Amino acid sequence: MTEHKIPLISLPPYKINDLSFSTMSGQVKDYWHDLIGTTDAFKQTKGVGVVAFVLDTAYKVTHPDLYDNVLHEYCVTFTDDKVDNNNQKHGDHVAGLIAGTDNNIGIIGVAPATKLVLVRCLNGNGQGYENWIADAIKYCADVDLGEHNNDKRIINMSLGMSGTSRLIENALKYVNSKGVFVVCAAGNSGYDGKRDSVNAPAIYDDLVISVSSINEKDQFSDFSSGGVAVDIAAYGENIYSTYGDYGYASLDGTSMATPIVTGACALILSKWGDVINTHRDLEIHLKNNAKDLGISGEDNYFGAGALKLEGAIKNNPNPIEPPIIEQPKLFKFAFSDLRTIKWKDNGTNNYIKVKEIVLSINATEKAESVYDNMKEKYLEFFDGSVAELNNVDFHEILHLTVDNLTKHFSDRNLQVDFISMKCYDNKKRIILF
Ligand SMILES: [Ca+2]
Ligand SMILES: [Ca+2]
Repeated sequence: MTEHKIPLISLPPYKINDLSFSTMSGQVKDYWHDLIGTTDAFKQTKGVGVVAFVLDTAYKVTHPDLYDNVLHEYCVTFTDDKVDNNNQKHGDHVAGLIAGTDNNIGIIGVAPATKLVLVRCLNGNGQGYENWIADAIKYCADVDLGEHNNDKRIINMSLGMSGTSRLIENALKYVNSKGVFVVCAAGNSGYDGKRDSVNAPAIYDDLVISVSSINEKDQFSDFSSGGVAVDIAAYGENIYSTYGDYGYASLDGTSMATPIVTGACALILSKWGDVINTHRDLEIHLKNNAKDLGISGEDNYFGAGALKLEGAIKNNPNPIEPPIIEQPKLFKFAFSDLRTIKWKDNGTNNYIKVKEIVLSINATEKAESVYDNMKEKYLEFFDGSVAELNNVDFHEILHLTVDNLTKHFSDRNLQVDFISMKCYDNKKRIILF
């Protein structure tokens, strides 16, 4: 190991509220799950196909609420105290927030199907040197993860330093170039609205997602750092997670808000990894789907606002623009034709609400016979929602009115900007077009 052991990196000072979770029976979802929207997100993904690296105090973990989600063989330490004991339990807490196991006990993480690699780069005093951190960062891009080698990778760093570090900045550039994402705590130095207090590495704005802390009322936490580098805010007060070999504790800090964002990014990458390739792609998508807080637009307290999963999981970050047909009254197609249309207002170029969709279907005899043999028939909209098609007569004009569609989209806003026609069989294979 190289010997340029300056400057020192530390855990942001954090507050331990309670070492017991004694009233708990079974698995408890902490309050922030509802506020960021994990219940609906879990119907789409729990984070499979993603590996989260926790650069913190822990590397050997036995906690029953973490054990199954840890890729133990890749967990390493870069500190000089090569001890097994985890006398700082900070890393366990962070890991549990990202991917605490969905079982019958304790807590559940934001992305309970994401795998964890624990990388110890802070020692028993919660401190590390810049070369430990930089080496740990590069390890996350370089390590061969075996059967998980092609999974998306994301790094959580709930740590900070008062100065800057070229070594760490270069390590971040390196992992960015390898497609590894990074989320960092803004720090717990407080913010007066004037003097920027975001710590490194969170200040490396073009390389990492930087997280400030809010409470359950969406108010900025007294302890949270703020500044131009803040990208997003997440819950960082009274946050329960795994602590030590088998315990639980409630902690305060941007250290806790940060892994909640990392877990959310793991869900996003699990769902949309094919179209999110760069740090910038992920940052824009997180921000586009956040809930604005404080003054309108991005600000130094909340960044783009409070972390929200609903839009981030539902909305395609990179929708392919379909061809445009201007104000169609009647849309005719054959099965070999254009399969996606959208309506735009001629004058304003805004999308207009579609009251009625009128389709005139001219099918080939072969298509008609395939269609007749399908067990389930769907019309798929651009956003992925589907309506069933029943009793379509290929020789008739098919009228789908808003009322008709409402039956299938009872809780949806029926502004239909896009419609794409695909027919699926009962195994969801596309058999027409
Ligand atoms: Ca659990
Ligand atoms: Ca704002």
